[in-house]
Amino acid sequence: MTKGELSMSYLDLVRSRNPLVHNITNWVVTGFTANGLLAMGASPIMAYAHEEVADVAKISSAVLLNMGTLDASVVQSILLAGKSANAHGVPVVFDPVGAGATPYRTEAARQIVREVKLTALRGNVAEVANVVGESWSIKGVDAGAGEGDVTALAVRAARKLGCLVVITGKDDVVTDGETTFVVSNGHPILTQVTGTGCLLGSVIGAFLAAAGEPSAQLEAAAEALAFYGVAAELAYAATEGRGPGSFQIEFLNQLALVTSDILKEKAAIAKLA
Ligand code: ATP
Ligand code: TZP
Ligand code: MG
Ligand code: MG
Repeated sequence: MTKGELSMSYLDLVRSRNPLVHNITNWVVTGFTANGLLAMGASPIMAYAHEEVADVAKISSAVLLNMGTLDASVVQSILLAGKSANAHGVPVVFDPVGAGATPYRTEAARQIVREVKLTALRGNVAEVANVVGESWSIKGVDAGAGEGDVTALAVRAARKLGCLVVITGKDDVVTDGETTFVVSNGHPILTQVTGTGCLLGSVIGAFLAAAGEPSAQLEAAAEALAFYGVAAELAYAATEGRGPGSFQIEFLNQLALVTSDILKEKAAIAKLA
């Protein structure tokens, strides 16, 4: 399936509803994440204090939990915010950055998925495999080379966790365990800018907030992936030859400039049979 087979309207809903996205993220990507959310039409808030994270999550439209620079305090912030979001019906996206790289990261990620009900898990293939107890090689926070059926892994993970699972890479896979979309937008230069995976989790959160109904969340997540990839394609085209620094700035511009009409034209989304 390409173009048009999804309703492709969630981007407009994000921009009209301007959802507040509560981010507990890592200190590498905090500014990039806030600017990316603002550019696309959402509102970011970063809040970590144990004394307030439950209250911030409660008033937010989506919560993004990212353990990229974890320590015991961050893990506690994540658990408090995640449980509050669960109690108040706020969608939760979890990015298990580096799961599998160290025993501490792997165990923290597994504790988080045991104690917080996720709406979506978003990671590279190695991270998702390690969260659900499968092995996949990983080098630091980047996906290692590995062999395996990424789509089948995503489906197993979605069924095990009872949530959407998004595995990103050259192609992105999103599934609820029954229906699966593969999104092939994007550009390899995204791998040369740190935080592009992390920001994507927050962007998915904004789309999930716009979707509202659980029945719309899978399509909204697929549209988020296409939107992000199309913004990257256009940013690369506008900065070709100038390198990742120029690309990063233009990518923020394109998150603001891509319209739902452009997205309908350029989205490359396939529904697997
Ligand atoms: P990793 O640490 O393994 O790079 P990540 O958390 O940064 O993982 P990515 O898998 O890099 O997340 O995904 C971030 C964005 O980059 C997604 O939109 C994805 O589609 C895109 N992307 C990653 N690799 C490629 C590629 N080779 N070609 C096109 N797009 C890519
Ligand atoms: N180290 C800890 S978190 C982080 C690094 C480099 C950022 C990872 O960002 P992404 O989006 O996974 O590339
Ligand atoms: Mg990457
Ligand atoms: Mg990442």
